[in-house]
Amino acid sequence: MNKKFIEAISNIDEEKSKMIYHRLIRDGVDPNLITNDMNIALQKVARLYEEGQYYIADLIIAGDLITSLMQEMRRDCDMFTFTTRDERIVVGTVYDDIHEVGKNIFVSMLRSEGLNVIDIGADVSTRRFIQAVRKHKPAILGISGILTTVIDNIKEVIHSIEMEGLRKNMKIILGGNIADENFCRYVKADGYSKDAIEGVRICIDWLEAGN
Ligand code: B12
Repeated sequence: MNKKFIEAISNIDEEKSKMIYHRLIRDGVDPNLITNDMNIALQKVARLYEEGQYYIADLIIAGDLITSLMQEMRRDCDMFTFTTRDERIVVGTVYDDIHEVGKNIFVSMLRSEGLNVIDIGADVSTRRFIQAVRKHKPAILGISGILTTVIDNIKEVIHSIEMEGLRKNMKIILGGNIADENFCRYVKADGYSKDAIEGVRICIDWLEAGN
């Protein structure tokens, strides 16, 4: 854990965050550790927001800062572009929900395991989910949802995928703040996790079991 890096991000100090990030990359620090620090920093930002010390604008800037650090990390680290498995995983945040930092962390962690991920972004409509599944024929579809108001949107996406006959040979994993056992059963997903690391482990288990 790099406290200075976490502090720079949670203080939303872009210049310092980037400077420390480049030093970490130069020193060969494991990108998963860097990603984990970004996760911790964002939790701190979220806490400051909930305590009334940060405003929505601060959240947006912090979210953009982390997204841009992750984009740089993808360019800097071969391990994020080197895939070791053929199966594809499509990941997106459901429509009416623009939260994407957690989803981006999950995507980066999957890629760092050599998995072949197609990130279809945030606020993704049912139609776009269907198009992506039809086009990429993924072994796994990951759906992220943070707002409690999008539970029925996720249910609709999964139901529509099933109606289109695209559910066969594909597992669906839910993630984000709202993912839990009841929600998973309600929307008829195969699994869920509130934690990117556990989510990656579930995906790898599914792929290794050949599902
Ligand atoms: C940052 C943030 C924002 C940013 C988002 C920036 C961005 N580009 O993503 C901005 C400012 C845009 C925003 C907007 C809004 N937000 Co907001 N936001 C947050 C905040 C502070 C942090 C969310 C976050 O990024 N967490 C950090 C990440 C790392 O955690 P995570 O998303 O859970 O992801 C982890 C896991 O869930 C997992 N994961 C994520 N996706 C997936 C997918 C799969 C498949 C798997 C397996 C795992 C996985 O991996 C991650 C790492 O472990 C939370 C408060 C909080 N404490 O969570 C509120 C919060 C989520 N927001 C909230 C609200 C209400 C809103 C707004 C409606 C506010 C408004 N009035 O306009 C809008 C929503 C607009 C919309 N239509 O989506 C509420 C939601 C309440 C609720 N019950 O639904 C919260 C809880 C704040 C609060 N306490 O009121 N928000």
